[in-house]
Amino acid sequence: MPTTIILGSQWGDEGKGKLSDILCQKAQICARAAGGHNAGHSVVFHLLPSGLINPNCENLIGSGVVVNVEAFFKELNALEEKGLKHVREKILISDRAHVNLTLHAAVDRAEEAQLEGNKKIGTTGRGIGPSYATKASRKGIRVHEIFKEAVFEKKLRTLAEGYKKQFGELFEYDVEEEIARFREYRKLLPNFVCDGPNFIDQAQKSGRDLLIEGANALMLDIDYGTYPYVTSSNTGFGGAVTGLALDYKQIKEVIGVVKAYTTRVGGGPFKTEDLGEAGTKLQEIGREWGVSTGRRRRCGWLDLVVLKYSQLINNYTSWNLTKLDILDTFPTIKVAVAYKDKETGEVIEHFPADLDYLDTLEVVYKEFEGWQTPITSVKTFDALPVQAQAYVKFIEEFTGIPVKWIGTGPARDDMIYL
Ligand code: 2SA
Ligand code: GDP
Ligand code: MG
Repeated sequence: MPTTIILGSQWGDEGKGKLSDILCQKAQICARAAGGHNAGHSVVFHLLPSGLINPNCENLIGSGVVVNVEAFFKELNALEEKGLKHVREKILISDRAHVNLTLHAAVDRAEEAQLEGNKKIGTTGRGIGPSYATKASRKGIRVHEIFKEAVFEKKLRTLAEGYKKQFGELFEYDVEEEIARFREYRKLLPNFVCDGPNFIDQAQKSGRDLLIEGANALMLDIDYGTYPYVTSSNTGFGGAVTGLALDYKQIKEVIGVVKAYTTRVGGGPFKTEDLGEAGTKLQEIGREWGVSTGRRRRCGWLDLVVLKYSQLINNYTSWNLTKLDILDTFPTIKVAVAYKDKETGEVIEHFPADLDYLDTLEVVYKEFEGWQTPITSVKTFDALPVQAQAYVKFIEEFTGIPVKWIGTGPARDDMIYL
């Protein structure tokens, strides 16, 4: 290592959890930098870092995360039920992280209810946007404030009154119930809270192997994603650095995780979405359902305009191409290589900011011959069918970044390392 960052390069669910699972086996510290319990890496991990499965790994929920305390204990309990011991001694939360409350989920629902039809964001309903909104408007509650009972309760009541005025009946929330719950959490939490930036500073100074686990993905980034159809944190490289106060000089690898096709949950543009047979087939073979909410994911072809843009923002050092096996049965595989302005005929190779303009563009596809044979048992690049090799090489050439890992099946072993 010493510091390795794993980031989603598309709209999430690229399979970051599997790479985290592999890399955290040798990590000494695993940390989450941004997002909240909206991430979904597996049945258990939504908020907690994956490093908890390695008994020797310490874990941190960083300052840039919005922490839902109920989810925190629920996930710890689920890990213990799976037989993992000592997880409670291996997890810390930064004192500077903001608290994600039931209040925020109620605001999330009210805000979505006010949006019409295709203007809905399709959030996970977990109050992630409202948590970052209260943080930015300087009314948020940070983890260290949980322990100042009077301050906590006053701030919470003020927030609740404000939202009640704003949303009226749409805001369904019981402030007393939340206050009562936090009276219990206040007793349970102290051992889990640490000075976040100091923890990371000590870890990096002592040269420990640090794995940063990205949540969500670049195209959902608040600044660089398809705004407003985004989550509310910086999901890219920048968010990892600020969310943990990293010493950037220690960063050795930034791995972009890219699915061999594309999926998206929720609203927003998706140029290569396939609403026909191919999309349905990708959805079914790829088992594309949301891990946190069970929602069906929209599916379509790989979009290299998106990938190149993602690379421009995050500067990955390598790719982990995942779920290549899902393409095993396709006779033809399409890949977007550019967009085209229908009126002027101009070829657009960059990803535009204006979603109305994006909507008018046509997609330019390149077609690849499929390999039509199962690849899950293949363990080396050279043993892959030549058509699959050509597909991987094209991605490398187009983006200028080497593919270092190739996912060929759901199991931990189903991975080719180059
Ligand atoms: P939010 O709840 O405010 O973060 O939602 C805003 C947008 O971000 C998208 N988003 C996600 N997209 C893919 N996967 C996510 N995590 C879960 C998973 C999702 C699930 O791993 O499957 O279970 O549904 C995730 N989290 C947020 C969201 O769809 C909105 O478009
Ligand atoms: P994340 O949010 O990026 O961690 O991704 P998710 O966990 O939400 O979705 C990825 C899903 O794909 C998980 O169920 C993984 O087990 C599965 N998966 C990951 N890599 C591969 C792969 O190479 N092949 C197959 N078939 N499944 C994979
Ligand atoms: Mg996921």
